[in-house]
Amino acid sequence: MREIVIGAAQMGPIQRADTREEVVARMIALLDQAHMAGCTLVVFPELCLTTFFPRWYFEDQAEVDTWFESEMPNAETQPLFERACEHGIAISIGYGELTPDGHHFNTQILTDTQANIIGKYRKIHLPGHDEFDSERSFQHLEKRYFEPGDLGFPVFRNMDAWMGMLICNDRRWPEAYREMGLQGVELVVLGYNTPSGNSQNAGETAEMRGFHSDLSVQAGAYQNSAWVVAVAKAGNEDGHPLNGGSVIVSPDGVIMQKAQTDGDELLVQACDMDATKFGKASVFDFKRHRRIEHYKRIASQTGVVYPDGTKG
Ligand code: ING
Repeated sequence: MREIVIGAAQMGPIQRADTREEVVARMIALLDQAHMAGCTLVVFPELCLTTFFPRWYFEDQAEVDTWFESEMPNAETQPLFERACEHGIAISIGYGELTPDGHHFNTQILTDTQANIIGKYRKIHLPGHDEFDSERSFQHLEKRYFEPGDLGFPVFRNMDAWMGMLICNDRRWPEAYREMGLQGVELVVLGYNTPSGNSQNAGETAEMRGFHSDLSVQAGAYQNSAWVVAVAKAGNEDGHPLNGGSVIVSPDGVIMQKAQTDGDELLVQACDMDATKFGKASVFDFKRHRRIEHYKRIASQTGVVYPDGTKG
């Protein structure tokens, strides 16, 4: 048995005026709580150091860059890394990454239990739009502020297990999980910031968004026989509600833990990485069952092409 006690550290709202120091203090409190509960790995949300700034329209790149980190750890986050090392807890955190050569990514990192960064993922599926859209009830400018990730879907060896990361919208795309499933991933950790409403469809309810989030994460877990930990930044940020509903899902696709609030809330689950083995050796024994000679469109075609040749 290769058990890892995993904490899903859901965070409540971060207001535009909140400082990184205030946020890191909340994260350290969750980390201390996780330590008391026996966790050795804690997952934090997407963009967990700041408010979900892609909801705001900025023209001045210097102002955009204030939402990014140019190094990790840095002065503001060093106390978090130090506390994680003291506790012997591996962490995964999401943040806006500004690289030394000026690239902007929506990034998630993973450390070992001594706070050494052993893995990085840059969000590939960027939702939303890149110009101000007056038709929307609120903006979602991820395509404006971030470049698509350039690292693929890597899988890392950590704590005697194969671990990968996704970020938010990635969890809706089965290709993302399968790219890691084909590397033998046993644990996928992901953070998300999901607006409770649809800026283009007032009829879409928060409940439906929660259903779609669970559906996506449960499917990804089951279809790749992997644990999936999906952690929200939740609650009302400057009048803009974000869905909570963080979950820890088993390799059978069963929700083992689910957040009950829209605030800072820790879920804890003992996750046996060996529980992934049976699915990988039976129903999802890829080498025995997959027929890649029939899968050509998935990796060679971006959008819809109808059988009569017209494009969707
Ligand atoms: N947020 C949302 C997400 O994928 C979204 C955007 C919501 C897209 C619902 C489609 C449907 O959860 C981020 N940050 O990707």
